[in-house]
Amino acid sequence: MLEEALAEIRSAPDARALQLLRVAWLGRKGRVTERLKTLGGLAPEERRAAGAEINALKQAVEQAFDERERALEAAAVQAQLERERVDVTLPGLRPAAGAHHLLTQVMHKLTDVFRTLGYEVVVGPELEDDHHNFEALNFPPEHPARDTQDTFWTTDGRLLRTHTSPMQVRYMRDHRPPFKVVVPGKVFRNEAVDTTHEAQFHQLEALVVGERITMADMRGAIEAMAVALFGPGTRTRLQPTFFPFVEPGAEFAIWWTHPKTGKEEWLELGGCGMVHPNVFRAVGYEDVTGFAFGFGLERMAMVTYGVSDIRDLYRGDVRVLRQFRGVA
Ligand code: YSA
Repeated sequence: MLEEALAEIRSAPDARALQLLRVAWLGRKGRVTERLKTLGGLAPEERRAAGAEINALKQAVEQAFDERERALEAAAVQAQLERERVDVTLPGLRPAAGAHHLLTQVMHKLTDVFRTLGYEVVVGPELEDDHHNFEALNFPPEHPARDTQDTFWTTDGRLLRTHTSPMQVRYMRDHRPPFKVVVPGKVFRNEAVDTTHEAQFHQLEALVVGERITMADMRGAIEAMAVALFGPGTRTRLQPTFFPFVEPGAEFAIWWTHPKTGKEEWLELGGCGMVHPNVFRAVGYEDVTGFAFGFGLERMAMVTYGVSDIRDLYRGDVRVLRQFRGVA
């Protein structure tokens, strides 16, 4: 009987089969248990020897079950290790990393530059009113300078801001000089779209107010920005121009090589000037001077990345982003 039990136990293929065998051999009605029950019917002189023999059988069967159980467990662990084996020599899976849009890269770069120069970075509303967008900036109603910034009006008489300059007024109302701030943000104009003009674009406004702030300070700030973005030695120019909210006013341009035509030309990046006394008057400032400028971020991204058509920045073509991932 022992041989038969050992043979069955040792060939049990898995834990479940082993459990069934355990019941069949050692369970309440198992073959070893049945054998134990026969002891009661034996004569006392036979019982001792038979009892010892059956107990030895039982112990041997139990031991065989334990051994098989351990062997099956070890085999299962081994199989799992085989299954889950990691080949560390295989090439890794590269995580799909995104990239900031070119405009976001330029905006981060510029705000970083101005932060290191001690400027605060603030933002303002895109939906504005006539007072902040025009009147407080010295554009009286019907003034022809309003024609340079045609906008989109809402039915309740408000407008999508045409530049970030209204934040000059909002900031000055809430703060006392001296201060240095930059305002990045989205602006809107009702105008024909072409390779350098969009109806929605971004500007970075700067405003510095204090005692004895001069045009030389303004030139220095603009130069620091141009060097950070385009590198030292970049040709830049300031040319006199008119904005109602500055006196004197100028426009800032950079000498660039058009990426498609190869033609070298000036590209206007922004307007600037010394804050007009009427603007200071509108916010109740006295005895201070200041400068301000507002630059087009799309134009700066075009120069930085060699993009010939402003519309390429808005086509949503991920190949553009891939091409310039992490360049700035
Ligand atoms: C001027 C003097 C200051 O003291 C402060 C700010 C300014 C700038 C003024 N607020 C302004 O908006 N001037 S601007 O109409 O000449 O625009 C500034 C820059 O925005 C342009 O030089 C150009 O880089 C960009 N821009 C203007 N219209 C655009 C545009 N970019 C893309 N699409 C358009 N439609």
